[in-house]
Amino acid sequence: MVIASIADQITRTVEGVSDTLTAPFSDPVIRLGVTGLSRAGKTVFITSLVANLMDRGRMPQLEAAANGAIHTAYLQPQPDDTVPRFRYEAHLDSLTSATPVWPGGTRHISELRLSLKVQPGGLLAGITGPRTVHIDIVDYPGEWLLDLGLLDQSFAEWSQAALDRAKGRPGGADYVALVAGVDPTVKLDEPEAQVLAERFTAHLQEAREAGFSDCSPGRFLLPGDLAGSPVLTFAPLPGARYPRGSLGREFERRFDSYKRNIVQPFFRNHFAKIDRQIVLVDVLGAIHAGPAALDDLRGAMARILGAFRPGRNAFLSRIFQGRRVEKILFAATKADHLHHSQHPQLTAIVQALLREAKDRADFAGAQTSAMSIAALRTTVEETVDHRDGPLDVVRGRLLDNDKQAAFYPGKLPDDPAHLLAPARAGSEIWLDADYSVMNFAPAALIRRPGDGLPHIRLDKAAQFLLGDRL
Ligand SMILES: Nc1nc2c(ncn2[C@@H]2O[C@H](COP(=O)(O)OP(=O)(O)O)[C@@H](O)[C@H]2O)c(=O)[nH]1
Ligand SMILES: [Mg+2]
Repeated sequence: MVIASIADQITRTVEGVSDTLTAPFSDPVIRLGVTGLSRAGKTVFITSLVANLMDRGRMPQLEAAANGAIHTAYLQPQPDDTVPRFRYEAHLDSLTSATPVWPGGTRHISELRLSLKVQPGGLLAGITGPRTVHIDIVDYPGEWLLDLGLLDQSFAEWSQAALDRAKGRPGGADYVALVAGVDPTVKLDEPEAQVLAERFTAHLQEAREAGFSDCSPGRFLLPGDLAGSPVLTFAPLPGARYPRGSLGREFERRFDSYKRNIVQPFFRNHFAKIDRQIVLVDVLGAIHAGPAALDDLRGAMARILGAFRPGRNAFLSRIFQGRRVEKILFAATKADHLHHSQHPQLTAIVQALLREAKDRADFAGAQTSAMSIAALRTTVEETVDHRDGPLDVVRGRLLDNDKQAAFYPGKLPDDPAHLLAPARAGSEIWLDADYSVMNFAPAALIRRPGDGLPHIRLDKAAQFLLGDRL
């Protein structure tokens, strides 16, 4: 532990020195982190952001685009050779083909460098020529941020919490019943270990599909090339003291290995370098899944945002070394499912989620904001006659059957507490309304030259995240 911390400091110091030495000669770089739980909309967001920064016709709220300060935008090789490149071209092709489809799921970290040629405004205008600003966009699963909580826990503490949580969740009772018949002090038997890990993972997967957000350890759901490796072959067990060579002792060791070899390197190598962050949240999906899912989302978001308060955690303070994320945007995605007359209510819900996390501690000076966006707008708005009077709906092409449909998801309350309070109190269903979600397919586009992809408030999000540096 001590050795690790000294090593951290040495690398940091060396990096710090080289940063200052090269800074006056190199172009400014903004590292923009894009995160959110799986299916929150990260891939679509990055694809649309990049497309709309290259063709800026739909970005009036991004000042540097509206006033012409951005001359050009182009992709360049990214600085990190060992991180997969974000597959921008492939994702854009799927969204813009004659019969557009949503991009396939991604389950790992990826990166893309977009470089902008910007003409400085204000006092410097006319004195200096255009300068280059690099935006390194880093896409990583929000599930990995939830793993931060594991660092403070022993195997016994984590096991206890995981078993408690499993009891009320899909598939959880099965795992708890299975583990009740297991004696963790017996000698390790690898096939038995694998069965336990598989059954625990199956429970996490079921819970995730039912709309629960916090299904850590994050790599159990998104294993990538670690699938089947010992570092993922453990599961929560009862008890606290296990003899040498026992199942319990080995799971304890693997849990520690997971923290040391997976969680810590991600924070050190990727997270600690981020300057600006957007956290995408599928609020509508969670409301649709019901009060328990919304309450779990609330808890998960508070924990995710906890990672942006380095002072709170000794490990984080050490790797950040006084650096901090400067801006954090908390965005409800897929706002095109709602008529704009309901966007303020959606924004109020994300604001309430953010405020709650902020109330517990501030973000060490980081500027925060909440908004609702659609990275890719798939619907048009309409008002239809309904038996109770006119109804504001959205119309789009359904993913399941390709048919056009008008859709009304339910009326979100003006006061977010009307959703958050029953969720917290443990209600099982929403009392006053049903909230539905439809899956719309991306609309076929007719793009005018100079226009990026249609969106809702993506320009406002870009202005908050990047505007001051362009
Ligand atoms: N209507 C609509 N759906 C979206 C939008 N962004 C994402 N989605 C939906 O959410 C799914 C997951 O998005 P994706 O970007 O792959 O999520 P990721 O797992 O966070 O990368 C997509 O397949 C779409 O069905 C949006 O702006 N509007
Ligand atoms: Mg993705």
